[in-house]
Amino acid sequence: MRRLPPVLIEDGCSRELLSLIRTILAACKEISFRVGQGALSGVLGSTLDENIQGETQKKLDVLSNQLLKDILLESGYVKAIASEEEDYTVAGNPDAEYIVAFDPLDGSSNTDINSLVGTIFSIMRAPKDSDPADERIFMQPGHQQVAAGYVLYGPCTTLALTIGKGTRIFTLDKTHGSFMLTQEFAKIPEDTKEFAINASNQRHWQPAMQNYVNDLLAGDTGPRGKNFNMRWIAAMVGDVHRVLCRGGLFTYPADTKDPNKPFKLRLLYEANPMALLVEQAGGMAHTGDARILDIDPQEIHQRVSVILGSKNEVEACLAYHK
Ligand code: AFP
Repeated sequence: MRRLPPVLIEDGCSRELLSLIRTILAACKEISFRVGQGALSGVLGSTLDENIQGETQKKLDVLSNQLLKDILLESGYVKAIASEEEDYTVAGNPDAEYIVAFDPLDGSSNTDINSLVGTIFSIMRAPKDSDPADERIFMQPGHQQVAAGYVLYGPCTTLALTIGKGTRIFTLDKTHGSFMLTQEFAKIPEDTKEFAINASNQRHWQPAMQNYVNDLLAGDTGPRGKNFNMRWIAAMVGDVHRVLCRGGLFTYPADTKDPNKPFKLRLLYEANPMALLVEQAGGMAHTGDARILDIDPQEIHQRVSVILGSKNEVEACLAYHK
């Protein structure tokens, strides 16, 4: 079984990018340990604080963010970072080549119930001669990402990673701390009978999504002519991992529940990295209006609707949006 560094070097990954990825993974190993300790390490439950998006921060959100932030900034490999848990971008080494956007702990409401959580990251090149303190350096469409990945803290700790040459899956061997290649190239089946959506929002969806899901639920007696199953982990990282492993459609569509917040998922550190991983595994990632990777970001905490997964099923869903 091969370890992560030689695999990436064979793919033509530069020494600097490899060092940056290994730096992120060093923080993730520490997060994996803390998540695994659960109540024993006193990290479950909420803080009294909210992040800039008005969400109550879990203790593990704060801890994971601090670990990633410290290790990245100390490494010298990043020009700047953007995090779901930071109000603004944070400047790093002005001479570094890369910038990193991350969600330190996706699905953090799952921490208290011993369910799936993960870290999602996106690596881009900093524009030449740019100011590390200028957050506009992050305003790049997702197709410019040089690498994207997530680390899923589940029964085992799994890394899904792409540097634009397919999506590979690694498993953390906790006996010696290395990520080992356990799936050479993930391939999302084009067809599926499984979908993931928070159905409690159904009455707030737009008509296109209402109609699409109604037709899925109608099963073999409806226009789709087959039965669908539904799964919902409440952590995008877990739902996308299932899609990478066995296909499916995952969506968090626009809704009218809160007129000030029509979308849930964040473009820079959720939708973009997941879209690259999914496309590199042969799937599709769309908002309903546009390919996610073609969106020009307007601000770092921008949110978008997301429809991703098995190609033919995403296309079937998009047909309702035309
Ligand atoms: P956090 O990153 O704040 O933990 O949120 C997780 C998430 O954005 C995404 O991973 C889930 O798909 C989604 O929230 C679930 O949210 P709801 O339970 O509100 O539908």
